[in-house]
Amino acid sequence: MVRMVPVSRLQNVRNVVVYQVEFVQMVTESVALFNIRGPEKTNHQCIYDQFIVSGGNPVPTICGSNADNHIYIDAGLGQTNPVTLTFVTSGNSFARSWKVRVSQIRCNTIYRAEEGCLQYFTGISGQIKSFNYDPVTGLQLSNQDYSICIRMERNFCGIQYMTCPVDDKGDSTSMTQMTRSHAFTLTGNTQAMQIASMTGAACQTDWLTIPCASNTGRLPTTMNTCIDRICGGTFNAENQNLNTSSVISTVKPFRLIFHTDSIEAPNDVGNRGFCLNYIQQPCTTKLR
Ligand SMILES: [Ca+2]
Repeated sequence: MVRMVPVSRLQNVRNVVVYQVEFVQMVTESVALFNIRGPEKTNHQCIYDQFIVSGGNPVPTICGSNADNHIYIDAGLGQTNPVTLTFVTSGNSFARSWKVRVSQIRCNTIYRAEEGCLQYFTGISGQIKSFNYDPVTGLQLSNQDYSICIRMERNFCGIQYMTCPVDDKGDSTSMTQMTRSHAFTLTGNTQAMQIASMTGAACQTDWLTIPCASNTGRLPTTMNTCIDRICGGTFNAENQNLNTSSVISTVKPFRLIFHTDSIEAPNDVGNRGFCLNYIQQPCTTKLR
């Protein structure tokens, strides 16, 4: 079944260049309102249900559970560029729910996403999750290739990333406490055991790009060089490390790139994607 929602410009609103599309989770109910069937379990491709955006800048197809996540769509400069949001569902054996809030953002606002950013975060701290991330049941989506941007707040010169707490939501009452973190599992067979970090050219299939990233908070075990890609099963800017680390980047603007290819099995199994908390670092601090 295909449900298409054309997104129209509001009458009498000029200079709209970006649509913000939020996948809303209702506060008063514990119902996740972007819950469509997830990817197939071998190569993590969205072959059953799909959420497709057409007409704007290229947006990767997503599926699965994405409550409280969002995307930005570049609407272009013309007055008539149609943007269509499409939910494709396949089969009737899955309880689906979704609720999508679309906001139109004028060109000249400070909360307008920078060009080319599929995701955009403001504020000195926040949480970034890959699509369909869930530490227990999620699967990293294949065929992703997009930029995540964080607005540089005034007087902040760097940004530090760390994985979300082991129980994911920082909820001490959570019943899903786990012995190891799935908050950063991008490549390798991470289903049965923890896989070490991989960096730079070792990341050839799926990776998160953090420009000139290095560990922070403790002395490096190797030369304090910086790297641009992290993958594997542990979040660390040093290659082949089994300890999760906080990672800092001072490259401006603050941007991440998430790339996945179309293949998982047999080498990559059980990867959940990533959940990172970020904190911007003030210019007054010695950052490295
Ligand atoms: Ca892959």
